[in-house]
Amino acid sequence: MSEYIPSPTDWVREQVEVYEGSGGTDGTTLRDTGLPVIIVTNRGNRTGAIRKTPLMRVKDADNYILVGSRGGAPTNPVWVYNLRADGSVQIRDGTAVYDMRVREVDDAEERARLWDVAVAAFPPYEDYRNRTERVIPVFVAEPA
Ligand code: F42
Repeated sequence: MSEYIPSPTDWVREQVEVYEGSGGTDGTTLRDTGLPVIIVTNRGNRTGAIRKTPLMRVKDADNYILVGSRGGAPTNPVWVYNLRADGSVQIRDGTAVYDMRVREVDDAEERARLWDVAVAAFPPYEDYRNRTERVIPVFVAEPA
């Protein structure tokens, strides 16, 4: 079992602690928005360590859509590179935990459809897209 390295960002690390520590009954929304969050567990592509990243819960049938928005910051979140290197993840959605396989969405049509699904779940994604020059990475997590 590899070492778990918590996020260096206080509020993110704290959300993971409360969410996982409660078994998925507490800390499951983004601050006071009431909008649901999932926890993605994967490996770091350099350290091989276990990483845990809260993301907004965007569902498309049985799949989860992962959006690398990072609030519209100019650079991609690091987890994007981890998932490109190794697409094997666990997703915690409340009290349920699933083994899933992640792939990045390149096809323009698929991306456009999934982007709309993501914005319907979390409208600020559209502001984040307008705020940044980069193309925000979108991944699909499918049951492994
Ligand atoms: N971020 C999003 O991009 N989209 C969301 O929908 C989203 C929702 C959300 C909801 C709740 C919440 O608490 C946070 C939310 N976030 C969302 C923020 C998200 O959880 C991440 O904090 C954010 O996307 C930044 O991700 P990051 O991977 O860049 O995190 C940084 C702060 C980080 O952990 N950096 C580590 C560090 O030590 O600096 C690096 C970790 C790492 O993976 N290292 C790799 C390794 O091998 O271990 C090496 C990677 C490399 O290539 O160097």
